[in-house]
Amino acid sequence: MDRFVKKRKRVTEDKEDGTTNQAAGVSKVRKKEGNVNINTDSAVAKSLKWQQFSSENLDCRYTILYSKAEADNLISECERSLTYNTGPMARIFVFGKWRDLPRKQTAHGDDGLTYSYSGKTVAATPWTPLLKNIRDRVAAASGFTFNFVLINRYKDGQDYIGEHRDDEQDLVHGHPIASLSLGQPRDFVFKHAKARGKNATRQIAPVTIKLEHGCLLMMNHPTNTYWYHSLPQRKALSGIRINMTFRKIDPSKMTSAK
Ligand SMILES: O=C(O)CCC(=O)C(=O)O
Repeated sequence: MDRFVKKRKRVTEDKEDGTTNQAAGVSKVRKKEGNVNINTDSAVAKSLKWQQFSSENLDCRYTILYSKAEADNLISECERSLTYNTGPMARIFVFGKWRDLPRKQTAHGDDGLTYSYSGKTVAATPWTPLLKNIRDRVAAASGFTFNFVLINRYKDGQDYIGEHRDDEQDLVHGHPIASLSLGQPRDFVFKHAKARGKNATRQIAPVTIKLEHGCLLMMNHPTNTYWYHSLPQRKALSGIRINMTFRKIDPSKMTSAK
């Protein structure tokens, strides 16, 4: 993904300019309502209903992890307690220029973990009690552990994230990425790498998932190898949204930007 990639070239390819141009006729592939066989026996996991989203090499599961009341409380706590990057860390190198990120961002994780972002390497801020709590709930729901979270805050529908893949080498290969959303529901769009833009060599329909307040989306391997994802602008929407992507970094593979 762009923020873990130290090469400027990748960031440029990832279209942080908002021209994500969601294709007409986007396919919605909600399938298989009901419980699916997830890798955990926890009470949290057993109480959840998962929806499966599938396409060629795309494997995602979606559930509502927090009730509205819980999610309302969590987003208020996040607004009260989280601080976001400013200065150079709030900028991105795109199309040959440094620009302000079209959202706010911060990252927390285990001691000693670093992440590389747009030519910089930054140490993860320690977990807060609130983030630990959410991390543990995500782990109980998914059956996977995570040592790092990237947090994106979108002040309204003007803010967005451009097309990118979360496939950087710092991540444990094959480990899922767990994406928790709070606040304004937004469309999350997957596009197959071979079916993007003018140079597309395949016709594979995009997959759009509406990410609701309190939902958890599991992006399972090999989704991020083959599919780009984005959160396109939706200018009519006025609500704040916070997204947390829980990841597993392999300390032995951490990259260091120059
Ligand atoms: O805000 C979102 O739902 C997407 C965030 C994202 O794509 C990322 O952190 O890689």
